[in-house]
Amino acid sequence: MTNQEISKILSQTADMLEIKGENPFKIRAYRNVAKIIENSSKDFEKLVKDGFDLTKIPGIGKDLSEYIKEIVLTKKFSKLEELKKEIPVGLLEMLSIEGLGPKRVKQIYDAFGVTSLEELKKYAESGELDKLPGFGPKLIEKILKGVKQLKKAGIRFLWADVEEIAKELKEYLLDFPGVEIVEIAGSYRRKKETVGDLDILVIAKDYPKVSEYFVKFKRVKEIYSAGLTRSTVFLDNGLQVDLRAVSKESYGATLHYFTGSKAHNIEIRKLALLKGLKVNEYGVYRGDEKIAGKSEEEVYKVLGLDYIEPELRENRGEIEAAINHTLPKLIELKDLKGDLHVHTNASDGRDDIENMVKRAIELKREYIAITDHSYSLKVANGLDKERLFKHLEKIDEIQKKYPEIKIIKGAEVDILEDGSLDYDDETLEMLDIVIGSIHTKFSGDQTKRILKALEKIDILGHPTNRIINKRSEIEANWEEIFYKAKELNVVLEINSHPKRLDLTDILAKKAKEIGCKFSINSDAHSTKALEYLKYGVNQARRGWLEKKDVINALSYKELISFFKDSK
Ligand code: DGT
Ligand code: CA
Ligand code: CA
Ligand code: ZN
Repeated sequence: MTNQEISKILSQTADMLEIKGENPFKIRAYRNVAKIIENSSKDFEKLVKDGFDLTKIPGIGKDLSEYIKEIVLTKKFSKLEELKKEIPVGLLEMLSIEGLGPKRVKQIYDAFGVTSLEELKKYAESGELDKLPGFGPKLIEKILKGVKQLKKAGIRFLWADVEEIAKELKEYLLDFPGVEIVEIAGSYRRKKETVGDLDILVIAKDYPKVSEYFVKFKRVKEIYSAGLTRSTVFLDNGLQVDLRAVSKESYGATLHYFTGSKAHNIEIRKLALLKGLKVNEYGVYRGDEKIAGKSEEEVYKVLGLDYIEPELRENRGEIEAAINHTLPKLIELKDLKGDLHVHTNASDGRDDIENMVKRAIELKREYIAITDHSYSLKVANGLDKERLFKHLEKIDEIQKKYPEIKIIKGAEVDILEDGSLDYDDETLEMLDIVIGSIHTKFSGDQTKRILKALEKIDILGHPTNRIINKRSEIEANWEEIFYKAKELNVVLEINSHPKRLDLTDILAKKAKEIGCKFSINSDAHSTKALEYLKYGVNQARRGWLEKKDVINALSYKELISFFKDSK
């Protein structure tokens, strides 16, 4: 760790303390030490590792010397991580706007309660911001420019939020005469949980005409450029869309290039070079001779690789697996036979048991687990023992009415701060399936908390608790948790809610390698959300999961014996 890195962590912490309105002396101490370290000719990492007493350096007190040690030894600063969880992301984003330091961000927040770039823009445009002391027209202009740049660079859209518009755009383009193929490449095709922009490829007779038509799409708000082979627009929701003309002869190579990821592409090129070949967005070449490019399959084939699904193209071992013919056969939506995590209006869902069940039948599901919240989750109207009892009786009644589906009686039981569960053992006994999830208190030793809970649950719900663009993953030793889950036969959830998608792709892959099983659940709070399973499948595929890894790809009979064997 360089002095600069250490210093940056400390001054970031100071910024956040300032936004929070903490003691100015404390904040100044952080800033001073950040400056001392940045300007020092000594290597602080080395000082710490040599056991040098940092308080001997003028300006560094006892607390800060401990903090520096923590930063150097763990490459992290727990205080900063905590602050990041407390302070709205929007405020942190504002800090990166030129002209807005912590003082001004705090001023804006205190005066208007602004927590997002969108709101900041509104207040700047309406003239409200001018009223704050020190906010002149020059600064306002800077802020507006900064918001625009940040939105272009920073904001990533949930995959699920662009799905509709992506489909619409594709159909719109296909409607134009002479357009043969439209394909959306990039992170969208890789089904990444968030996308920065859409990269659309089009094969058409007369590209300039298509481009003219493209920029007239009803949701285009700003035309950034419209060239002979490439056009870029911004839609009314701020999403950037790039359109590119592609020739039929090089379609496969171009699609491969623009699907990415960049890291995958770079590895592919390295591999090609080793084989004396060259890959670019037009094809694969041996010397001047083009030997592939029409289809992606062809591109992979001449490189000696099995076809790699877009979801795997992240340079996480897929190329090696393609060489060795050990790529996974990825799970598909049609493999799923049921859903094991669903809420009703008995707790915080919108629809009643019967409607959820009816919708599940329409969706051709073989089984559904009704898993409402447990008692202590008051905000979610969690069920106490008495209400739970009546609720389970109700489920029995509805089961009689709908024999075509199997209803599993469950609950999403809150994992309390000490790792114990929110229902006593006797209550748990009444349930066929117990999902354990954390919903509050994200600091403290999460590893210990989860390890303890694993003893009593069937499924660990939304394991990391992240909310995309809002809340980061809890910190825990996942490897240890996965080993224990495997040992105890506790299934890990892939939560399909588009804002959760948790486990993440990377952790799912790791857990699979350890030998864990998964359940892809909707966590639906309405009949509509029962369809979220498709997003969970996307994420599961990015985590290399196959049908055999996923327990709700089992038939009802197999599922029951799975849980019986694991008890
Ligand atoms: P995004 O839009 O941030 O969600 O992520 P992508 O993957 O869609 O990235 P984007 O839109 O910047 O570019 C689309 C694809 O184009 C990317 O996945 C790979 C390819 N690409 C872009 N820049 C480079 C580059 O510098 N080198 C290579 N090898 N490929 C690139
Ligand atoms: Ca993109
Ligand atoms: Ca792009
Ligand atoms: Zn839930």
